[in-house]
Amino acid sequence: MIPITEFKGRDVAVFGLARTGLAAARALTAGGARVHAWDDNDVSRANAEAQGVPVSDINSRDWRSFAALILSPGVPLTHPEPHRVVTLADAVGVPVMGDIELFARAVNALPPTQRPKLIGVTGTNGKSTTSALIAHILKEAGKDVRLGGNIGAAVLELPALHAGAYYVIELSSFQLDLTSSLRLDVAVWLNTTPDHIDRHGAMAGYVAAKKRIFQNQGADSWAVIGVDDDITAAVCTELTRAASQYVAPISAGQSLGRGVSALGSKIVDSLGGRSEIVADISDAPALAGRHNAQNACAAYAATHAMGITPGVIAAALKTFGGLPHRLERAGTVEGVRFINDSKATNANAAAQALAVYPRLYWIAGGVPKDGGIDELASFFPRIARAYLIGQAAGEFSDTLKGKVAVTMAGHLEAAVKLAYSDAKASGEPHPVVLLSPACASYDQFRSYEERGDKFKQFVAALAQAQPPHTNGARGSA
Ligand code: UMA
Repeated sequence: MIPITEFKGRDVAVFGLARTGLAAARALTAGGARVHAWDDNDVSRANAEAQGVPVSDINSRDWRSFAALILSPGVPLTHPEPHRVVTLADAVGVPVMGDIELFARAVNALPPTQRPKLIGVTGTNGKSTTSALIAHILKEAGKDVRLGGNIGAAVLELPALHAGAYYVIELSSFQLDLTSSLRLDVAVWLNTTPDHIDRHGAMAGYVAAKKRIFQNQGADSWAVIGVDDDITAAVCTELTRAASQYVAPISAGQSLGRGVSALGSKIVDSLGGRSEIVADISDAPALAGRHNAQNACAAYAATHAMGITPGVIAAALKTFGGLPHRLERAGTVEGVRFINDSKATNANAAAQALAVYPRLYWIAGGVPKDGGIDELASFFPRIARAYLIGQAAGEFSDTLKGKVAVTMAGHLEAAVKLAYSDAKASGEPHPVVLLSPACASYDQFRSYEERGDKFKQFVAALAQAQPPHTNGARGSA
């Protein structure tokens, strides 16, 4: 845990008592603050108390007594409208901030010699994989690495700050919106497509939140930024003109005069002006697909900026194991390969997976995002059949009508069984059943993790149900 001493002896409101709020409450208490923790949900409040975080209703307090409101990232800050507690805090000038801000201020308070290295990663898609990949490379290089933020542990749950440590922090737009003091040694912004518009009001709000990843960077720090979409490419141009920090443009596909690019499976470093092939990811098992080529370029640029040599990075790319729920191999049953891509909660993320397989049996659906799956039209010819689940089934079926054969499966378990049966009967050599829902999971599951775990369970059950002579599942990774 990282104790937060800034508010020692003062009253602090903590709102939202899940991963972020509980960690913040503990860190503030450890640093000597008087914490007043609350959540709209009685189950969350009971859980907090069970975990030793006392709750007290902050709605009825005199808000002038609070030194700060620590808000969880999932609580509305501005849209669709500010949460009641934000309005209460604003009314009396109580600063509203997130856990990343507490972390940033604690780091900034350290003398320069004690300051750990901070690497932050954002982007619409790929930020978890890239954060994990950067952490993996740094570990392989022998560094003392902590990985957290929007991935895994809340940032204040990570081990205490000390010089020599490398904190790799995945940053969502929600977290960046609640942060003003973060100063990253390396800030990575991978890509931008519309997402979370409900929370930011409009695309401009989403982009403005993401841009905050570069705030406060000094002349000795690095901005690593994708140039494969118009929005991030424009920000890259802005940063290059402003010349406030070093800028490393990255691209999957474009040869860059100066930057890091993936050309085929080759990673090419032209940051020094001269192009050099520094790695080949053709035999990196967890980095298949163009989107992972972009992630690899970003991880190369970020870790090279931290002084890791190309040889060490190239070797580490090959040993990266990938993340659960992201193009994760869930097993092979009777020659049918199952791929768990439950983390694809929007169409753009699903596109990355659909691009990997030339032919597939596709399980999709859940809570749809704006635009549904319209943008996936170029992949429809690859889809042997779609198995639709959840709220989006009707809408997706309309989009696919006349283009892709559809089965209204309703639920994930039925979808797995039906897709398996069709894939096996197809006689294709190694058919692929892909769960890449292009939807949030909340209509049928608690989270995308639960959805992916259930998928793996259903695949394992299929394997067990095979007659003994067939050998069931193999190759689960
Ligand atoms: N709550 C209220 N009132 C509200 C809204 C929420 O009381 O109006 C309470 C809920 O009852 C609940 C708590 O707030 O008890 C939930 O807070 P939260 O949604 O911020 O959840 P955490 O568990 O703190 O998780 C957050 C991130 N979640 C979101 O941003 C939605 C986690 O990212 C992150 O891992 C965690 O902090 C630790 O840093 C997850 C995520 O889905 C992976 N992120 C989004 C994404 O990647 O697309 C942004």
